[in-house]
Amino acid sequence: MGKNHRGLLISFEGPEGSGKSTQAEIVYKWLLKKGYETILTWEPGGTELGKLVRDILLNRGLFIAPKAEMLLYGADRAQHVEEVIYPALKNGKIVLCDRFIDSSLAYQAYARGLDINFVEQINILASGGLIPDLTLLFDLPIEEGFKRKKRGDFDRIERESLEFHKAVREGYLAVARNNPHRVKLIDASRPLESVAEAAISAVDEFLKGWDGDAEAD
Ligand code: Z5A
Repeated sequence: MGKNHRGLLISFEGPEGSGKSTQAEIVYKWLLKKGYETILTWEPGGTELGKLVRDILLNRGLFIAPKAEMLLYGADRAQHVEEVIYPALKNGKIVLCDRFIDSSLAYQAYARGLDINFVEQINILASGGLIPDLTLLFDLPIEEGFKRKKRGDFDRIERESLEFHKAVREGYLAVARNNPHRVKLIDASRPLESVAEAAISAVDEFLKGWDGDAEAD
C-alpha cells in the first residue's frame, strides 16, 4: 500500500485529555472551509467492525493479555485502513485520523512493555505499511490531561496507573525524537485557542509543500 496514493494522511496523537480530538475537529472544519476534500476518522472504532472491537478493548471488566490487546488494535486498524483510510487517500482526499500507529507504539510498546519490534510488525501488517505524512503530537503533563476529563467512569485503559500513562507520554516523546520530519510536537497545556493556532499553522505549513507537489504532477 505504502505511498501508492494521491491523498494525505494526518494523524492526531497524544496522551489522555491532551485535546487531540477537539483539535482534529477544529482542523477538519478549517480544511473544509479552505476547500480541501477531507474526512475525519478515528481509532479504535472508525468502522462497524471497529466499534465492536473498541467495545472489547475498552471494557473494564475484561482481562486482555498484552499481545491480544495489540492484535485487537491491529484488527481495528486493518479494517479501518482497508475500508476507510486507503479508499479516501486513493481518491486524493486528506484523511485526519484521531490516533493511528503511534498510539500502539506509545501504549502497547512503551507503556505496556511489549517488544517494540512486535508492535512495529503488527503496525506494518495492519496498515499495509501506511505511515502518516504528518503527525501532530499534543503533549502535556499527564496530571493536567486527567484534570480535563469530566467523565468519572474511566475505561479499561484510562484506569491504568499514573506510571503507565507517564510511560505513554515518554513513549510519544521518543517517537517524536525518532521521527523529527514527520512528527510535529505541540504544547497542549496552553488554552484551547493557542493550541488550535499551532495545529492549524503546522498543517498550513505542511500543505504549502503538498500543494506544490500536486501542481508539479
Ligand atoms: N489506544 C491504544 O492503546 N493503542 C492504540 O493503538 C490505539 C488506541 C489506537 C481510545 O480511547 C483508547 O485506546 C486510548 C488509547 C488506546 N486510551 N484510553 N482510554 P478514546 O478514543 O475513547 O479516547 P482518547 O483517544 O484517549 O481521547 P481522550 O484522551 O479522552 O481525549 P482527547 O482526544 O485527548 O481530548 P478531547 O476529547 O479533545 O478533550 C478532553 C477534554 O479537555 C474536553 O472536555 C475538552 O473540551 C477539554 N480540552 C481540550 N483542549 C483543552 C485545552 N487546551 N484546555 C483546556 N481544556 C481542553
